Amino acid sequence: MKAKKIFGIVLAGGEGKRLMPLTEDRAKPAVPFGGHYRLVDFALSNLINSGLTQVVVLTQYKSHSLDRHVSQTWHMNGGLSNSYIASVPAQQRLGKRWFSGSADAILQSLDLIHDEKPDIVVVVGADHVYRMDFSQMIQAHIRSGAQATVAAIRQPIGLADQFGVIEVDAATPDRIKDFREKPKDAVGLADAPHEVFASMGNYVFNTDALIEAVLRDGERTDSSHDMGGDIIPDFVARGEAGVYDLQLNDVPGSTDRDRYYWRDVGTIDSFFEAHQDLISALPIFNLYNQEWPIFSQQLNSPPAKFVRDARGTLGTMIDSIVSLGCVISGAHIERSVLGPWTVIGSGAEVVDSIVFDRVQILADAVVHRAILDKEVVVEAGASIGVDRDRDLARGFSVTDSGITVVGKGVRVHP
Ligand code: ADQ
Repeated sequence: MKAKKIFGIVLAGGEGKRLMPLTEDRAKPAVPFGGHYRLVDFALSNLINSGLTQVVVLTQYKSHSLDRHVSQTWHMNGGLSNSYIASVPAQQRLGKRWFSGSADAILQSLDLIHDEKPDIVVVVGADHVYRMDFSQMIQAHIRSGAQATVAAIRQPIGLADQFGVIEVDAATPDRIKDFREKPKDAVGLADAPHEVFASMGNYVFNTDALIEAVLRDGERTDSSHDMGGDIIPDFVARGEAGVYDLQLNDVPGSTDRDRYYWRDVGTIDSFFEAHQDLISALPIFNLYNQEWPIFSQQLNSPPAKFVRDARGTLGTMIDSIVSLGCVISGAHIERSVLGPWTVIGSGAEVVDSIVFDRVQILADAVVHRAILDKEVVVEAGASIGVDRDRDLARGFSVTDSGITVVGKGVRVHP
């Protein structure tokens, strides 16, 4: 049988309002994660490791740093092989309007599909942390005869209103019987009443069926032109939608702890928790799996360095990730992730925190349960995450669970 030609589309145009202020001036897929990664790197690494060689990333909202990251990090040597990962900003090909939803993003990009004439199109979101071998999902899609297949994973029922919730019949477990986008009244699974079967926002389509569906949707005036809200329910209504359970996926090099790991990092709390999953001695998500690497920018930076400070104080660091270019002198770092080129001065304390690139935390400063965006400076003796009211009064956001977020470039005074 002739190998099927596969084309990948990464939906990367969402605003990510719930991640504010981290999405103040960058698209959500460009938000830094785990030191030197960006969120989009997880979807792209999965697609490349799965053998896809033609992938477009559809961007629109504040896409400058995302476009730059994709073009600098993910340039592939096309040439004769015609392999590429290209970021494609909204081009207003169908009139003077932006993408009104993720399905509209595909409708407005149909020329990219027509150019390549693939048999199958894989459409994925760009804001999840996970490993997945899409080639296994594609095989299951082809075997099932479905026109569209949705990847799914069990999630706590309390999160049902954040996801597309899938129902199947026990007799036909790979077919979707019902699909509801973000229902408020979801019912738990028969074998696990506290769980639902949630769409991961990753889909495999037969090309013709996808094209017909987005064209049909484009004609509708009552549609929000959303993949989860409109396109998938349309396939389900036609009896053409299948489901692929992530628990069938066997990613090379996975450990028992991270085999079915998948996190939606759409809120500050979930973003923070996903970082905690990286840093323990036995990480829940293992960045060190060399058989299924997560690729990112190659930093042209010196190694991280730890020194005793001028007073002779030795620093301590435990359960943390430190990126290239960091210099840490006589500080205490615990359960934290430090982005590239972070400088931490003597006597400073950084605990349960996430620090993006080029942050300076000066002598004797204290940072607890905080996320510091790029180029933040915490002046000597200043503190963050210690006094909630003071953090709010200084204009920082603080989540209900007590995580303080300091926006890009802010100077924190004592
Ligand atoms: P959401 O994540 O809420 O739910 P959405 O906001 O549409 O859905 O984002 C999905 C992906 O599409 C993201 O990567 C986003 O960046 C991108 N996107 C959104 N609007 C876009 C636009 N106008 N142009 C281009 N890209 C756009 C979805 C599904 C649910 C599923 C969850 C899983 O709708 O069914 O359960 O993902 O997290």
